[in-house]
Amino acid sequence: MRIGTFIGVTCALAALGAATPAQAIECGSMTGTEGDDTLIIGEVYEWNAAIGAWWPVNPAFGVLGACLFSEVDTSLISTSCTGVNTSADYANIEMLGGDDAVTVQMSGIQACPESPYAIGPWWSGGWNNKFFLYGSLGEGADSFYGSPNRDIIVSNSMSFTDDGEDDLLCGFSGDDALYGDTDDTSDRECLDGGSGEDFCHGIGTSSPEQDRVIGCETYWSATTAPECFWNGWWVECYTCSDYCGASPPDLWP
Ligand SMILES: [Ca+2]
Ligand SMILES: [Ca+2]
Ligand SMILES: [Ca+2]
Ligand SMILES: [Ca+2]
Repeated sequence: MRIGTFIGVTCALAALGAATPAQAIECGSMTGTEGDDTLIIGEVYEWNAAIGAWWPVNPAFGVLGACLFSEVDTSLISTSCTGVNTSADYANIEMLGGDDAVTVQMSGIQACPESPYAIGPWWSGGWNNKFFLYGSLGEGADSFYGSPNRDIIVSNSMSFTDDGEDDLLCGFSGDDALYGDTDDTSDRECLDGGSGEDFCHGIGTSSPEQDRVIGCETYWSATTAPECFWNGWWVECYTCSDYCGASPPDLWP
């Protein structure tokens, strides 16, 4: 076996584990339901009656949380991830079944209904948070709009089984690792690494490849060719970045 081949195989096996970096420590978890969810991730705020304004629950270091909209109710999720955590620490995301959307709050403070809390912008500039997001989107057609930090995200489960749906994974900035699932023949993933040194793996083995990638410095089992559709008399072609946009979208209902 040539050295190059050996390195390639080793990288592929490491990639298939969707492994967290060595000594990574989970500083929090955000879990969806088996139905359709919208998860909006940012810094947790509470109402300060004395000053009549939303105020960070942890003014010194911030607290990572999310507002979860499920089919039955709304809830505030708070984690132990703060500006004290390092780049070896991560918040675990499990969206389970259903067609889920995960986004990151980039500006503004929004009240999380049915809770006394609000979600403010991801604070990577002001609070110097280093932790990353890690997890799986579960079965169903899911959309993930990632953080400014590193995101390691799988379109279905960590076993990469086929969920028969199209998933959209957008890493934006940070060195992201984005993974699809098996069998690309009837469905496809769209993996957009954005800026940074990104790794994308479509997982499937179809030929030609159905999974699309863009902005991924290293990619496997996917194609950079645009996805094209017949639209009347002409063909319209899209890349993953057309779906991701320039930054995570505002998904507040
Ligand atoms: Ca779900
Ligand atoms: Ca999925
Ligand atoms: Ca990212
Ligand atoms: Ca990136």
